[in-house]
Amino acid sequence: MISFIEDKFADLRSFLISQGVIADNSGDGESGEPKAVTEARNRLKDAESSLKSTRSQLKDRKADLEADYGRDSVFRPIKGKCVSKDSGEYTYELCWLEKTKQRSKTGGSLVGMGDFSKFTTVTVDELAPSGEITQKERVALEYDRGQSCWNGPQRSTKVILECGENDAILKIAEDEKCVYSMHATTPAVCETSSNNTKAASSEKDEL
Ligand code: MAN
Repeated sequence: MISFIEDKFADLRSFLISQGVIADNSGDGESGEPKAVTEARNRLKDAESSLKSTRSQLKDRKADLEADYGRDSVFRPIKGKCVSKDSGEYTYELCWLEKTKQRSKTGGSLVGMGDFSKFTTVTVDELAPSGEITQKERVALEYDRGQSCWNGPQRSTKVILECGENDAILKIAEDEKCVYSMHATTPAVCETSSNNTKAASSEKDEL
């Protein structure tokens, strides 16, 4: 008798489900939440996480596009490439538009001499072929917020550039305690001096 009633109920249920009167929750999870709702919730979670990662990519790409890579973006292809040179007790490393570093030749850890912050210009004295001393504007790269100096500032480096066939560090000096300057060559600045000046003033501002 009981099983007869149960069968009838089951038939009635199937009929109501087939007519769309009640929901088919036979596959529902333990929480009692209808399966369709769980699935919809998971789809929402997936969509939210993919939106989050797309937003973060968009932010990175916008920042990259707005970043200053110098006149005509000449530093874009060499960003992150490094050159090094031994000087005194240290080996120095210059990584274009990223970091400058110092390592003691007697071991010890790498010391950060600054993170790239901006292009600038410096005026240098140059001996002209005529024997006259002339002033030239040079593109320079500023690196700051490096490793803190004991009882001193955070290390910083100014890299003064001149046109050369290869990327190379010519010389390094510690002008004041933990304030460094490097002279380096790169084909990236091989232009007329008026163009070089333009590189540092950043075309971004002119657009
Ligand atoms: C290290 C180097 C030097 C610097 C001193 C300061 O030895 O980074 O260039 O002058 O620390 O304590």
